[in-house]
Amino acid sequence: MSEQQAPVSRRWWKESVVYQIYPRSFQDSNGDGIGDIPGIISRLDYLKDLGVDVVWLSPHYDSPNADNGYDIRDYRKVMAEFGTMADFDALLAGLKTRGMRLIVDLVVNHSSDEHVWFVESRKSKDNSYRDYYIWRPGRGEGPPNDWRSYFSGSAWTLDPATGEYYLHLFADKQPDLNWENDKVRSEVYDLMRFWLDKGVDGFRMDVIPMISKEQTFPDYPPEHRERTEYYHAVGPRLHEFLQEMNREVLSKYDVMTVGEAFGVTPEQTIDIVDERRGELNMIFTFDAVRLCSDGHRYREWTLPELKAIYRRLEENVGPYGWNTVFLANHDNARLVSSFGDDAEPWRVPSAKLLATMLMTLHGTPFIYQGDELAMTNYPFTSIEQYDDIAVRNAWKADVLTGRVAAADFLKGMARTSRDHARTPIQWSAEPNGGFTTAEKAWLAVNPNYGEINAEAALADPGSVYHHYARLAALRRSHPALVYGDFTDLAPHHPQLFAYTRTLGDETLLVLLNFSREPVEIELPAGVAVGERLLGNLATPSEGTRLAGWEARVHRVR
Ligand code: ISL
Ligand code: CA
Repeated sequence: MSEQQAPVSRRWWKESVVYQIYPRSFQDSNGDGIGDIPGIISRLDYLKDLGVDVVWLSPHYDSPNADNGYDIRDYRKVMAEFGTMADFDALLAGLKTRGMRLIVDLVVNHSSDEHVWFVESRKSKDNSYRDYYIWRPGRGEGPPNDWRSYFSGSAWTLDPATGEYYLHLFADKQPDLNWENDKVRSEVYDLMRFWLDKGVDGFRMDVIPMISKEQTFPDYPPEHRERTEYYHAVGPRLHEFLQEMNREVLSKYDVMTVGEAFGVTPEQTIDIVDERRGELNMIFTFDAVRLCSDGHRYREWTLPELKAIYRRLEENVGPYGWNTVFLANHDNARLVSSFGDDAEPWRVPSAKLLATMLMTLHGTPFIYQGDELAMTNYPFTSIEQYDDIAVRNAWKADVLTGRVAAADFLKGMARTSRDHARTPIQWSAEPNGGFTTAEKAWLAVNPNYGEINAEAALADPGSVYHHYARLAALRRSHPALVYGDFTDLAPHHPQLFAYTRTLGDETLLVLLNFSREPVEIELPAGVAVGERLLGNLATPSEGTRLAGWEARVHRVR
């Protein structure tokens, strides 16, 4: 499949396993029901023992929390609920002491409307911060164009002070920064240096492909009216801005960058991650996670579709680029509930199978907090149980207007809502899963914490947690799992994902049965099942047979 001629460069961030922390839901230390930095510090050994190399921290900055920190009020201050700058420094030091690294979230497509820049900007048309944001007069009685917010409604809000509209691709409390303005870009570069000079090891960049806007502000072209992310991503000056950012800031440090590239296609990926171009190291594309959710509705996905996405990513990135591997984050439902089988007794084996896939595909794996425990979707039944602004706004826009029936809306959200991933980590069988000593956590803990929790997982050598740790160790000792070529052996098989990873004279074989039904594999000539390196069942099957949800990694003979 991929006969690569050019030698692929070796980089620490290609060899790393990344773990995402959503601080609000990780561990509360002071009994206010909200996760915080001292809470994270108390769990560093848990992360180290899991095999984590890099922690990605979702936003830890001062914020009014319209979107849980993705609306930043002060880029140089730590969110008071999470702790102090001294706590942040202690976290960084604690990670470094254990040989781990830290990347932070860079949210600079937009800020909070409470950021001093916006407070000034909205005051008058001649304010010196006016052009930090995107202001336009209306068109007739309405907004400047038909652009829509990802959190429902128009992407424009009329501000009475000046009678103009400002652009916000997300909530009205998240005004988009105007990247056309040189001063905005240099402010962003300054704040990046602030965190890099403290010693952070890079950034995950929130919706970064959307920073460059088409300056004529046209209505959506007809082909982009449905999936508007494909319109807003990769604007006219995106590559120029990223190259400037790299030149001015990133190239001066040994750091990693991963862009959240909502709306970027696999074909567009290489232009952002080609190492010869000097933009970003990696991006997250969303074809795989979006397989099972179409807006707020759950979609039945098939394994051949998933395999086709990985092949397409592989074919498009080539020897000068690099991929990420992930199927979950704080914006999607739980990994095992969406891509595995969360009904017992399949939950644990299917979660281990997904772990095996994430850690052996070609790219840097990202583990979302709680997936190492095979945490499941929350049994949401009513609108009051949701916290997420995306859900609450959509309820108002779709259900309260009669466009969508309440029952249909709730049925969709019960499979797709972002809040599934945001319920607190279940540390033990104590009240609230040991997440907090408060009576109530900020978002309800999944009632299954009695069986599914970290304490139980640590005590059980057959747990999903220990399986991840073994996979991390395997990846470390087999460079083929990092740098090796990827070949899909059975692209059209409906239940089996079988592939090899080859580097030099080592070939490893990964066998994954994505179903409850046992399967017998036919391997191509020249590929014979050799020594078993790892499996997910206490009693593994032999040879070319796989039990339901069985996963194994072998050498090839
Ligand atoms: O999760 C989504 C819809 O429910 C996506 O549209 C998501 O908003 C998109 O992937 C961008 O996500 C990022 O930026 C948002 C923030 O809410 C997300 O948490 C963040 O990951 C705005 O900052
Ligand atoms: Ca707290």
